[in-house]
Amino acid sequence: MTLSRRTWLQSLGVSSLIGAAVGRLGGQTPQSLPASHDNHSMGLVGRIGSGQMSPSRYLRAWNFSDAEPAQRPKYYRETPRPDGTMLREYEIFAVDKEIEIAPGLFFPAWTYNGQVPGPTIRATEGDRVRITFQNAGSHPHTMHFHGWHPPEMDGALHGQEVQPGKSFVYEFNADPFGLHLYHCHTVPLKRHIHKGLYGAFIIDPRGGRPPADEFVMVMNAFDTNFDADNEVYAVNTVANAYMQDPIQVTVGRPVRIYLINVTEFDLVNSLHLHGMFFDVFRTGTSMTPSERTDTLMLCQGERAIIETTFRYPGDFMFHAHQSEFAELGWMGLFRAVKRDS
Ligand SMILES: [Cu+2]
Repeated sequence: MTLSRRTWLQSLGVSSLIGAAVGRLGGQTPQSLPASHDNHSMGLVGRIGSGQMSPSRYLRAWNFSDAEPAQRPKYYRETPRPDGTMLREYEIFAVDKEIEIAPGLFFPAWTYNGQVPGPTIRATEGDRVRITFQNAGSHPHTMHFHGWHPPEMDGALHGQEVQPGKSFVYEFNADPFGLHLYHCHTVPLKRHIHKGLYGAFIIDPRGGRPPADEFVMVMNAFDTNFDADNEVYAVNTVANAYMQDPIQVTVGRPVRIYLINVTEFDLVNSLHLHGMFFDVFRTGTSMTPSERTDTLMLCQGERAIIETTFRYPGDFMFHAHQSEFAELGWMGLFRAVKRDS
């Protein structure tokens, strides 16, 4: 008998993750989700373990800001230069690691620094970025950055694969400002990306952007049975993580989302936000929004910065508007609260 992926997921107890939201809207106290057996009450059962990066921490971490202070200089150092720019140095390594993508469901990932997505790299336009990449994994890998760089720094051309046990230093100027991406560019490309080798690369404009609560969201998915079709969808790897732990925002305070699509095997992915509209800055390369919408579609590798401000307190759902993706894990909540000052 051939199992459909939905049947297969049901056997794992992770199908139709969407329904958990239904009983929780309306400002109820957040609790761990019940293991309900009602026909129309569906959701995650249990929580992922603590042995990996939490999706909540990933949202607001860049340049290893989530590392222990004593550990951070091992992975990230910044040195001011005479012209006012920075030299930013990173230590990135590829390593094979099993990661938990839903409670009890593990995926044999290839990772940058043991996490999926990899660490967010953030510079300001004109900075010098120097990345020492070590391949501690079992396959050849590279780091291919979007943005301006000479071909010898591309990490995609013939002979540029970094073999297991070897290293390479990527160095280039941060240009242009915007929301970019880095990923492995070893063939078969779709497999090396899909296995988890990707991360956000943010370049801020010299004058910065207006103050806002900022979040990095990477739309990704996992082909758990390697049939070139995804079984689990998420933003930031863990299915429905932000249903269990809603993203806290403040009424009246601007929010900025750095949204990236790295989903393989599906041509497009999308984000839809309930109860409000947002401004879109495609690829983040302009300070003027190109559209105002409530649903944004991104092709594989496409990015956009989204800005909005919550008007009302309470829970606001966000999810892929491909309903199938939403039901297989790509759904979360913002929880807006009123605060003084
Ligand atoms: Cu690779």
